[in-house]
Amino acid sequence: MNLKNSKLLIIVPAYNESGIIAETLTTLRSSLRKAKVVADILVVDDGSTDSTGSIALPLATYLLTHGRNCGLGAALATGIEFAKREGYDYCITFDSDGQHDAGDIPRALAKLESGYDVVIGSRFIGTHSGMPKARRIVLFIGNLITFLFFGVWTSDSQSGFRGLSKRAIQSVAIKSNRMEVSSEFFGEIHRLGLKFTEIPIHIRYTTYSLKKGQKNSGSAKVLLKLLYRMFEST
Ligand SMILES: Nc1nc2c(ncn2[C@@H]2O[C@H](COP(=O)(O)OP(=O)(O)O)[C@@H](O)[C@H]2O)c(=O)[nH]1
Ligand SMILES: [Mg+2]
Repeated sequence: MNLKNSKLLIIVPAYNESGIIAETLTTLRSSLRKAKVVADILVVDDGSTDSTGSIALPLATYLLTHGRNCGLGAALATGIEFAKREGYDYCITFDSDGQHDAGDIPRALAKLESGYDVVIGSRFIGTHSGMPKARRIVLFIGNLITFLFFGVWTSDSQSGFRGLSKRAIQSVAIKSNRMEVSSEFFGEIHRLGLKFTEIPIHIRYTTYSLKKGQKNSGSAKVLLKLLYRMFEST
């Protein structure tokens, strides 16, 4: 893929992922190499209490570490701040738990190169085999609330796979520290008038990620927090 002389950063937030982070990073590197995509990889170790950081250190280009667990939102904010400061042209946010497929990155880049500011990797365009039904319902409610609260319709408001253009990197301001961050991105798209699109992505539901990832109860908490903020701000 011809990225001309553009600088690309892959931001990988990680919290207690010592069991999988090595595999995630080596697979990510080898798929980028195969697709001829040149990128720096930034791991944001969000105060892990296991060996996530020391495992990631030799495999990542950069490692930034939070002194304590600050939450996914804070980890992404740290990554985007880094991309902004270092003048990256594009960034991709990519989960560390092995659920994302690096094979989807070139298509996200193609959209960014064609002028989009934000590309969301959606698990709901095309086939979404493997996602438990209860989770699909909770995520759909998340999309509705995101639309009501932030004014942008998306098929996957809670996706962790995103592409950002330089304009987005330079202007997006993330305030939610925890999981509400995913919806907050849509508020920023609306506020800043960013050009937004979605691409289908492939997601892996492994026993590891299902056990460790967000439970429906956690998602319900995120939805309640968003609703609370909606009423607070009216
Ligand atoms: N759960 C959680 N994940 C975090 C945190 N900070 C960074 N992450 C990373 O954020 C990504 C998404 O988290 P995950 O729980 O898998 O969310 P899900 O994929 O939506 O179920 C993973 O790569 C985590 O390692 C945090 O404080 N809590
Ligand atoms: Mg996950």
